[in-house]
Amino acid sequence: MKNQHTELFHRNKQNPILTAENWSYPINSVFNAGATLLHDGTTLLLCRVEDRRGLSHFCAARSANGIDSWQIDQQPTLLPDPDNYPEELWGIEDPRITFVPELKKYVIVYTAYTRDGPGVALALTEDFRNFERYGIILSPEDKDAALLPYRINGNWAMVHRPVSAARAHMWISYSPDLINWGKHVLMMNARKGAWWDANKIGLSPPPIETPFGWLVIYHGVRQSCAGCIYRLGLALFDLEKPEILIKRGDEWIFAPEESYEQRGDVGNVVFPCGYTIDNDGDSINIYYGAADTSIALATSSIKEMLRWLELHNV
Ligand code: M1P
Repeated sequence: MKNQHTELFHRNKQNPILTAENWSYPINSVFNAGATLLHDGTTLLLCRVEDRRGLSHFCAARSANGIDSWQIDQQPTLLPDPDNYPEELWGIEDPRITFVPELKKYVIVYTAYTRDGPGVALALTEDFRNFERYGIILSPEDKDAALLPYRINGNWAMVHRPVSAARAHMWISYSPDLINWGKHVLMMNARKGAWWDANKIGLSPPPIETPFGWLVIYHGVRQSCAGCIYRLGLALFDLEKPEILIKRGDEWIFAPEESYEQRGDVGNVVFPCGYTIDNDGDSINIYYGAADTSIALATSSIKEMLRWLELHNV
């Protein structure tokens, strides 16, 4: 019998759209890319590239249609800089990009792999060629972070995922200057027991602004004796007070089902860090890491995701 559930995400037929073979220098894998549309309509992916030592850096790939004919930087675009930023000792990972109109700059929030685990770091850029690094802004263990595009009541707002004991929940924090972060509030907790998103969740791409609230795609990690499964779910948060959860879906909406998602360096992982939205304001292109090995693309509709949440709110 066919599994009758709503397909919200539609995989591109060319998946995976970027693999290590597309790179002009030797690498191990490419995955978990931040995404944005540049002012001329070009899609830019800031790809997490893992080298053949196991350490990650970022490399930019640009495409006119966001699907193929990628122009990939011939050399790393942003390398870890442990001499000046010691917290980047073991690499930089999982960038999330937010264009901030007030600054007229892209803010990249990423994971710095420190001696004591992952922390949250931030850099600014206008062109993805020159970067202004702020260094680490939240100490380990913390990751899965993204900035909201404008201030809320005078302060910048950032979603992130600290780890405490065996459980990891999504939090939001506020800052007057992008450097000093406080007013930490729990945004959404991991569920317990047998749920698909029990014990460990995290923000996937940056929150999507809609008239009804911030639409959040998040990952839930199911741990079992056979290993982990990374699946995606949906939640909606208040526009003016983003720590207030309005709706949360019950079922996952996307899971590793294709071979390139189930097999790789870390199998059974779908992990989006970025999206672009088409001119209609509704069609969304979600770029996700597949099995920590390649980059794949799925399309969806913001309206359909909101409709699904109405039906699946718990
Ligand atoms: O291997 C799967 C993912 O594991 C980590 O994600 P999280 O800490 O949210 O569980 C990250 O290392 C991520 O890069 C990786 O894709």
